[in-house]
Amino acid sequence: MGKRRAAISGLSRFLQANEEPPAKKRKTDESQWVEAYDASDLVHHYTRASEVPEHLSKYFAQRTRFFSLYSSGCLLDEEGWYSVTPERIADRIAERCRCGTILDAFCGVGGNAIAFAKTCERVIALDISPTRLALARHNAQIYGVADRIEFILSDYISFANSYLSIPSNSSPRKIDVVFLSPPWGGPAYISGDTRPSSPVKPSSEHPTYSLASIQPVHGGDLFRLSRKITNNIAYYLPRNTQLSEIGALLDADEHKNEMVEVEEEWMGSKLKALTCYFGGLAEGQSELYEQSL
Ligand code: MGP
Repeated sequence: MGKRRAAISGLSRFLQANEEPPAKKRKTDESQWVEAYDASDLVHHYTRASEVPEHLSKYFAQRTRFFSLYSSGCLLDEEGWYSVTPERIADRIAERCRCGTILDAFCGVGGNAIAFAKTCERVIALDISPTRLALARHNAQIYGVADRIEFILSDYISFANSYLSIPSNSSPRKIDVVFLSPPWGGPAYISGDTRPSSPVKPSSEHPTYSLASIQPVHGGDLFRLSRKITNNIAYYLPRNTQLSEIGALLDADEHKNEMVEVEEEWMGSKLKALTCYFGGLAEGQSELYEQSL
């Protein structure tokens, strides 16, 4: 018989709780390992290049960049291999997002959530996949931070709509920062528009990526929904995203003086991604941090 996995909290439980659970002391001691959070039976932990399917081999080669503690048993599923944020980039983003409560809207296998647990009082990590959520918690446990993260099985759109529907007089738990690292449409993002319905374009050396290819909804809609929760958004986007589209997220009439800061995430000589900081997260705009929209 398989082992029983400890329950992952659901959306309604989160929404009902007005009080934030007290931040617990970080446990790094190996004796704190919770057997029920061990997800080793869900995916294979590759140790040799010869075991890895060919299409994942370039990601396996970067395993310790993704998780410096990979050899302690970190686990990734297929989507995790190609979309996890490399640890040094995740740590950098987490430093910039330092706050009370952060919502990691698409936590995947946990690379960012683990980093946020080092800089934020409380991390709410959502994912629509029960497997990926279990892998995220397993990985967080390896880093000794699982108890600082609230893992919630939910799709972000439902979560956000439910959160926003709570009447303000019943004081929903305050979320200071929303981090968006949504699916970009798979590894093909680099060849430009990944929407199945989009016409085939002639190949060019630098095809641009459109926010329309973001899943599960247009990247612009995802941003606007998130801004109803907080001003302070960090948005992790493909390196080939059109900058004009990022700028256009801040509608000129509504956000007259607001700026977006776009940070290039380089590893060595390779540009990996862009992180776009909005609201009080952008340099020189701290007055927007607490301002309601
Ligand atoms: P990449 O370009 O697929 O990898 O992703 P790499 O190794 O730079 O490829 P190369 O062939 O150009 O050398 C670069 C980074 O983007 C990854 O490490 C992830 O952090 C991020 N990333 C990639 N994808 C496909 C996604 C995605 O769908 N969603 C999110 N949030 N991040 C992604």
